[in-house]
Amino acid sequence: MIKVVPLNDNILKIVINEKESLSFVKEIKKETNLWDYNIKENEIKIIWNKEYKINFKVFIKDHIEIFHDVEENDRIYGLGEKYARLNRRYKRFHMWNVDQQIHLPSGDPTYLSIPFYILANPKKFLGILIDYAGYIYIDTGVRNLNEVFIKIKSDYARIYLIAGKNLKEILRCYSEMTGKPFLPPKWALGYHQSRYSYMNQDEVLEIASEFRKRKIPCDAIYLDIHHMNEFKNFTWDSKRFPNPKEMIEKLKDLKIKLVTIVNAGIKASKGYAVYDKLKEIDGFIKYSNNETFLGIVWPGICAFPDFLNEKVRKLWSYFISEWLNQGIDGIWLDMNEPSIFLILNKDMEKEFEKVLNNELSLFSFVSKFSTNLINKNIGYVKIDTFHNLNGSKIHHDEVHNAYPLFQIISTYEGFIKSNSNKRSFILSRSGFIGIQRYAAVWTGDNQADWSHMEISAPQLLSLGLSGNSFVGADIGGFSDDADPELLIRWFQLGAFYPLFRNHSDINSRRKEPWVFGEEVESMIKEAINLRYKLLPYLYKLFVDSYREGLPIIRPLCLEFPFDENCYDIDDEFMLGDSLLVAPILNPGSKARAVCLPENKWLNLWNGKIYKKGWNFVEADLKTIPVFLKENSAIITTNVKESAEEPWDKITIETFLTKNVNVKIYDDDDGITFNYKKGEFFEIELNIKKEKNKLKINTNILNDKFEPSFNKIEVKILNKINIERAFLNNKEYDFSKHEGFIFLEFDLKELMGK
Ligand code: MIG
Repeated sequence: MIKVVPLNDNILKIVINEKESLSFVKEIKKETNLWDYNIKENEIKIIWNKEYKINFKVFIKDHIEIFHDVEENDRIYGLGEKYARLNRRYKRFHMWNVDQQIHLPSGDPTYLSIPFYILANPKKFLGILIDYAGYIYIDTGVRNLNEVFIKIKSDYARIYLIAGKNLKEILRCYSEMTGKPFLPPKWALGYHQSRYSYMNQDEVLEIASEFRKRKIPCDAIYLDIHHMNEFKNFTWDSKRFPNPKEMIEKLKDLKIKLVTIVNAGIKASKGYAVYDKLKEIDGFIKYSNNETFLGIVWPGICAFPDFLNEKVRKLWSYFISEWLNQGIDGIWLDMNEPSIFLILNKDMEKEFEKVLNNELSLFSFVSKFSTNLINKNIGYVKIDTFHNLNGSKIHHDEVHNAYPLFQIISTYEGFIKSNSNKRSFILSRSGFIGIQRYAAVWTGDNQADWSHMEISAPQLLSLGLSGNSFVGADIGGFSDDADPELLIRWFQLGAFYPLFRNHSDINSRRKEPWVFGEEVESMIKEAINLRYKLLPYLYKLFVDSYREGLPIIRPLCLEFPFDENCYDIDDEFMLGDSLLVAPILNPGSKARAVCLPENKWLNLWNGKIYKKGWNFVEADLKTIPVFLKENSAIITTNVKESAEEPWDKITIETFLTKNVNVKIYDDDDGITFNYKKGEFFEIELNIKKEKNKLKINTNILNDKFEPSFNKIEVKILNKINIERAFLNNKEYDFSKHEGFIFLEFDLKELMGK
């Protein structure tokens, strides 16, 4: 019943009760002799490369129970967006997608489930991936301190062990098995403005022009549920949005993209084409007696598309493509756990009419039937609902967590249908293993509270350690009211989130950058400007992520896996491998302690140099502490109003004591898939300081695309003494200005054009 199969040098599979079933993992098989294992009854002993040892005990009941040992100094990382600190040890987690608004450790399960974690200490890096989309319980050391206990609600299980020499190797393998992150369009790296809801067309255009008037960069505006007619997907409320076409054109003129929300629930009403067409192909989730499962969400009584069904995915992708064809740029998938307020029963229908007629608040309605509330998420309490997977019935219990994955795949196909050479932008609340191939994730309904801002860092870092690199949290907090200081500090932190989006709840005070007056606005603008300045560096990180599966923001342990001092740090993080960000996370704070790993670090604001270890760093309200690693660089450009605009000039800003290697990447306007055909530009620079000489060597790695920038400037941020400079071994002019050394060259000239 228990089988162990080494797949390659990094991966070994444990199969418990082999069964044909849905799998979310691509197996890569290659000869290997690195794994030693031994099975005796229900015990499995595994050794990798004669170094790492791990022992499993397996109990097969009506469900599966697994125990494995954990070493004293092991940390446990990963598990997606869970509301816990980076090190997930000594906790209990439930893998079951739900609509979870408590963004504190007591709020588990969460919207998204990724049953993957990594055991790490400086001498061992071992990932564990459970390939199952139903309910899983993981106890990381409550029941027994030095043991992980896993309960899988199923009679079979497939578990993959991933061993590597460091954390990056594990992530590379994980992404080979589950898919590399997609490369988003360039605009998606810019600033996104959202609100539940911008209530009408005029308001949307007003917000857009407000950004331009105030010269605050912005790339996207979101429409929440009020753009729809009766909250029906793919419809417009004709009073609020009488002329979407005109609105979209005006937004395009302002270089602002439009992202609209799409909910999972489909209003069950005859005459609504989306419902009728899905019904026609028998495309909804059903009870075992073949009746359609109905629940109450915004539109009232809803049915839920069965995305496991290929026909449904095809139809849905058609709805999406038709919707996009109006000129809409991005799709925001909400409530896709899937989530509902209540499961429908007859008593409720009349009362719910009152809600729809504004005679009763939704809150009072839901409270009234709250005994039913526990059923909030389909299947959280067992209900016999089924999906149609290639013609055979599959119970919702077995696939719940993968529901959003299938929805996302189908939504992505809609983008391709609409324009096969245009990159997609999908933002999803729920998710599972593999969604990184198609979608960005945000962490759902957080609150305007310092604790929620603080937990967002470990949440996003852990998403990154679970394969999802394009991630963000609502800046300013979704619900409740932010005060000016919180909003400023959150913008400063959020400028480093891979997804840089401000969003707020209908009942909260507004949270756009200017809502607290000029002084606050200018500090927020500064944070947004910093983001736009860093775009060429950031874009390269997205490319690396797409190529190698690495996250954009990284816990220190990922960059410094052999420095145990930084293993538990999650209130600081790296942006790529060069920048260390240490946000201010407390009201009134004008300084903080910053733990710096090996190397020296240069404070980007004042040029001061810090050593390894704990440092006291000042940061007034205008400043977020950011450090550049010794012998590394960032790539910056001039701030533009949108992220799609060409980088007219590139500056490599470096902290140089010996040797820096840096790569610059550019492709088209960041819109098409031409990069997949090799149409991109990539140049590598080696910048060396040898005594008093500065030596720069360039190497064009790919020139099948002509970049928009022609000038490359190298700027040395630390004080060094340079007397002569050389570009590709020829003496070259350089200048000194305000203590910095500059060397600028012309790309075309360099390439002999
Ligand atoms: O029941 O569409 O997380 O971002 O603004 C709430 C309204 C539904 C939850 C999402 C939030 C969105 C809100 N939605």
